[in-house]
Amino acid sequence: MTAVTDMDGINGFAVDLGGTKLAAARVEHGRVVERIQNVTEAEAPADKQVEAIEALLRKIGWNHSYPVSVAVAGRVSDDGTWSAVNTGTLTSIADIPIKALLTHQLNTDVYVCNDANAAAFAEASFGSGVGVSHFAYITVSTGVGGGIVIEGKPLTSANGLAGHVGFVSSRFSTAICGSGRRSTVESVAGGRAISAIAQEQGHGVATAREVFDAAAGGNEWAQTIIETSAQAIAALCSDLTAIFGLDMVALGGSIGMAPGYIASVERHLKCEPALFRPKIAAADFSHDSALIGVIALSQSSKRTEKRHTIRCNGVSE
Ligand code: ADP
Ligand code: BMX
Repeated sequence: MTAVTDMDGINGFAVDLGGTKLAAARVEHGRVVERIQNVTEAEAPADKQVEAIEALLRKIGWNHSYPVSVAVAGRVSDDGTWSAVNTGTLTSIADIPIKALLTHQLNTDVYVCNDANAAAFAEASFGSGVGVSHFAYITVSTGVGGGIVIEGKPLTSANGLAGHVGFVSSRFSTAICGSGRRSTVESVAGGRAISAIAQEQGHGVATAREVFDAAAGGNEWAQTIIETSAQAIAALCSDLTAIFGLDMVALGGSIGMAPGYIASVERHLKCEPALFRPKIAAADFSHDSALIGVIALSQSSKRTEKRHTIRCNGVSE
């Protein structure tokens, strides 16, 4: 995997399947020029997810003569298998051969990777992280996901788990997480957690968005839940800084980018010693980071493959 420097070359069709929303876009020169969005059918099996992806792509003029780059919530291993890490978010996604299924259904070249890893790569290469040597992106959305990019190189692992920062322990949680771990960041800070905590406390809300609306309306219970989410994310930023020597963390996702949220994270970060306080930024590409990043990663991986083939054939680069 190599760094991409030229945004001009980022062209094509991309899909971003999160725990709440499914988006498809046409990207030209690194910019989303057409975008369409639907709700994610979180309990649907893989064949239905593939159908939903194809239906959205066709609505924006895709046909099988174009390759497709797909970013999904969940881990994608090197062999193209897709599994939810939080099994409460995408309930039917375990060991799905997603690359093979999509390639067969769409009859074209398909690249698949994790949504937050893709967003991290876009932000590091062309957005908030340009010029930053040790960079992380965290999405606070349905869950809490992430990606680490060191000197332009994304941190990856064969099992697709690298960058799943939402599953580290948090002293702010006592809950059991859908990953099977206890007391994770995601189980106190993500959208599903925020709505679950509000419901447990007996407040009549269904979504995290409604908790934000209640907080904006002056409800203290809602403000406390959001404040605790931001506090857990601030601690996560410091923990990641201790491990990776981060200079900056960019925040994305509908919760990460909600009004006042970054300011709250920064406020809690002030309680940490200066050494553990990375700069905090908002994702430059907002809701489009994963869509842009997955095309960039797909192109990088093709270049790496090509170089490998040339080397294996004994021809010098
Ligand atoms: P996904 O997880 O599919 O990538 P989002 O980034 O939109 O999607 O995150 C979805 C979560 O964000 C849900 O929990 C939803 O209730 C919450 N949310 C959506 N819009 C807002 C908003 N304007 N303010 C705060 N929370 C929001
Ligand atoms: C969870 C995990 C990650 C994902 C992150 C953000 C699942 C289904 N999801 O930590 O793979 O990157 O959420 O995803 O295991 P989103 O749905 O919040 O955008």
